[in-house]
Amino acid sequence: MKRTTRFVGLIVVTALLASSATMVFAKDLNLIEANVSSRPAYVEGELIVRYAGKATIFDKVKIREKNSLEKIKDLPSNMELVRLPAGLSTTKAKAKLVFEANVMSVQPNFLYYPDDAITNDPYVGFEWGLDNQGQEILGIAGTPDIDIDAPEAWSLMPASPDEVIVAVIDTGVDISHPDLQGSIWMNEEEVNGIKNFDDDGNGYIDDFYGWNFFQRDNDVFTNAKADGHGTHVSGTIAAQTNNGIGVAGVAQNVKIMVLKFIGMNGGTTADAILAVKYAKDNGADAANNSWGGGGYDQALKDAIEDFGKPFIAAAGNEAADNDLDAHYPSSYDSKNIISVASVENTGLMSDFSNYGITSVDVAAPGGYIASTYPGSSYAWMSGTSMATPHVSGIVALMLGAKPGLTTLQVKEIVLKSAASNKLPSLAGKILTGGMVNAEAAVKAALKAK
Ligand SMILES: [Ca+2]
Ligand SMILES: [Ca+2]
Ligand SMILES: [Ca+2]
Ligand SMILES: [Ca+2]
Repeated sequence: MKRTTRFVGLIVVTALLASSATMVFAKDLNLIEANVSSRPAYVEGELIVRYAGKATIFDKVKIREKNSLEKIKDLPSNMELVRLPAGLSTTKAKAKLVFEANVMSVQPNFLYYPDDAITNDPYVGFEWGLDNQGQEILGIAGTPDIDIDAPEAWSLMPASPDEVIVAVIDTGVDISHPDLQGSIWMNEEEVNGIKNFDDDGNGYIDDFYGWNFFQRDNDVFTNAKADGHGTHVSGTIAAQTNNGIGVAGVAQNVKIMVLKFIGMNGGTTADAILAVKYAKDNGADAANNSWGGGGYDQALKDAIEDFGKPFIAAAGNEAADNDLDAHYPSSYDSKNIISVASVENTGLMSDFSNYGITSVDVAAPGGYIASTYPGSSYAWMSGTSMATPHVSGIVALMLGAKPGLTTLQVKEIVLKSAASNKLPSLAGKILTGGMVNAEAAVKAALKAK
């Protein structure tokens, strides 16, 4: 057993990169979008012509013949829908026809589409985990409704939900990413305080957005290579929704506290404990933990239990049974841990996902997840690392809707939402046999006493 801690997503990414698969960067994401969803604004080769009131049938025929137009149908108010000769573009024909004496106006035959976009974030259609309508993801057709029902959950949320702080205990996070910068927790006392001074007396000087336990400073972003993982995880929880760019996070009432303890070669027990303690001391409502490794670590287990808030942890990516070969921290029997396996957009359990009928609680979307990546970009990543933040996002929605929920209530509701959303691929594999559901969770949270 290795003693250092590894992240759970990067293992898959690294392994699959060798066979040139899992990660596709923003450039490619753009290409896919252009292919899939560039919908034309009007019917090419057709125009709607409005004739002058004084125009006779003869005048109209003359105009059509002169311009090689073919009438498709009459429309009210002296208008006609016409077909243009092959090779003449709609724009060119329009420019020409407006000069005809008996033509009042010319306009394209516009196309209208159902308003089915759940938000105005252009990549939201890639986020099958939020709303799966069977759309293809990197060439793989999805199974409709294999998702967490995020739009349905959002429609249940109160107008001004409570702000929820989720500690992302991970690598660093690109806090200047345009889709994330509005979702980063700020330590007000330090932000408005004195430089080089520990204003809030928490033992950390100028800890504006969290802390970098790995490098022992307040700089929570080093570079893309070091901090891509935490940036991707954070976007799934908290990317700005309806801001016209990129992706949508699961929760909108959430701020990310950045607690970096993993470097290029992993992180240590000592730093993980300090990160968990920081989360506790500085008001985090939940913690996302897309990492694992090591052996049975009593010191870490104690810190997690002392934190007491929901501690959402990835089940791991070894395609192994955690009941036989435990994966920490997800395998601890601590009451505040929710351990998460991964599901694909087809409804199958991801082939890399760990499982365990007693030690893995729920599943969540984790195959080909589109989210934020450093440098204002976006990337696909796969792993139980990506499934875990879907659950953290749901927990944030629940606490935003019902701030007084206890940790045990949160866990019970999350597990129930999965138990009532069973998938054949998870039967006999994980405790609940199902995938988490945001709609059911928020509904239950609102009803809880
Ligand atoms: Ca759905
Ligand atoms: Ca401080
Ligand atoms: Ca300060
Ligand atoms: Ca966005």
